[in-house]
Amino acid sequence: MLDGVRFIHTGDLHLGSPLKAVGEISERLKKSLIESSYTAIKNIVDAALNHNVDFILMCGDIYDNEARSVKGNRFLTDQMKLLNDKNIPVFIIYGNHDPIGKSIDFFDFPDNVKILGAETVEMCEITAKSGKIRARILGQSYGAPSESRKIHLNYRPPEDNFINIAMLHTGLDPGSNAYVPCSLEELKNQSGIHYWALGHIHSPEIINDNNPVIAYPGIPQGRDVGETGLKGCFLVQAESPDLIELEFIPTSPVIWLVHRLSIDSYTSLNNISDLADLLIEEGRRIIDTALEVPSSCPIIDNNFKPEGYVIRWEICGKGSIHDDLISGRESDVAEELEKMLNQHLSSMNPYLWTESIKLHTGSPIPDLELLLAKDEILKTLYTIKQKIRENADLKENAISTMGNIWYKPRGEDDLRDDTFPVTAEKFDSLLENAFNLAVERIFKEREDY
Ligand SMILES: [Mn+2]
Repeated sequence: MLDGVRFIHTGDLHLGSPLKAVGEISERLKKSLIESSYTAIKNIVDAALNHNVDFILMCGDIYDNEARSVKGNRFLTDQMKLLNDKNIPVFIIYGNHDPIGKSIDFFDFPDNVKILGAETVEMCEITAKSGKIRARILGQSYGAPSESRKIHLNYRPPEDNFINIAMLHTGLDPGSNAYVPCSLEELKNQSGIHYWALGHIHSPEIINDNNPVIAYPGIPQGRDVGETGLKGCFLVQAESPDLIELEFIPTSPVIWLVHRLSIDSYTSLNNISDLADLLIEEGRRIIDTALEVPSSCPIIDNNFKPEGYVIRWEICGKGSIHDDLISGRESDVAEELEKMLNQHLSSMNPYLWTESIKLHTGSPIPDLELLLAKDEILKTLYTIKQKIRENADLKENAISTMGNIWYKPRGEDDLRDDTFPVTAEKFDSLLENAFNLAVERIFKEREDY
């Protein structure tokens, strides 16, 4: 028998989360969307059975609300029974969305489900038939919607050579008092823990790949356009305390996307039909393209095929079609485009449903290189823009001048009222937009004279 253990690490199931509005969808799509969170959990249970895992970890926010969803509770109970039949234990901690509080379950969990309480850190052993310890699991639930204590500092397994796995629901932000304030260094320095099974952040991410492994599996099924891309869980093979490998198992039947398309390089867009053709062709390409794997996660090869995509289009770039047909009629044009795309793509397999189209096109401007060669003012403006773009110090300076507003959130629960999340790509695109706007304005002023 193997010395190590194989397990599935998941979390943030958010059972009972309401369905987000996506327009007038067909019955088939409605069913697919409503069922998607449940299908994702079935996929996790199937994976556990297929890979013959030793146990499953669910790291908080199993339900969307402290008052458990009746449907979600019953569904989870049934899924746990399937695992119980195969003697696969499931360890659960609750998080900020579903603290233990005064909540009671509507249905009885089978005996294989072990819920780790909110009073103190609990420790469980996974043992071989001989009684020998194969691994330990440590964890603590939230008792209330916020947990301001550094509970991870109390995760102290005995000093020996067994594999110790710690379940923790945290934003991994030392400055946050709501979701276990904690730094990466603190987790790395916590003696005797070999795998930090985290929950709370909804994008999959391996934060540290060895000694100890620190990882977020993310939500198994995105719920809105803020949770884009392929979602799943981790299959973890822990051979020994310092030999632990992860693979990403896709589970999300529905994939949310924000797709940006620039009309800059399409010079023959004569009317909205041409634009619709372009988007339909791009939609077909998205359906046919292999799924993008979350960064840093090796993916398991199981021929995963989603049921469909729900997509938000952001159409940008400059062209005469903007002045001739789009400008001033953005919402009307978007509405008809949405209908045309859905007519063509929503019955494909996988389906592609257009949630909305945002038109951010602009007037064409003369060729930039020509302009820069003969216009000193534009040339200066361009030089300044390029300097900020290429010089890390200048960028840093701009960010610090703006202060708190550039704070980067670690999840949707982490949004602050006084901040505006700006990523590196967002910064570059803001800079580019500012430059283009300035060039446009200068041109317009000159035309007016
Ligand atoms: Mn959470």
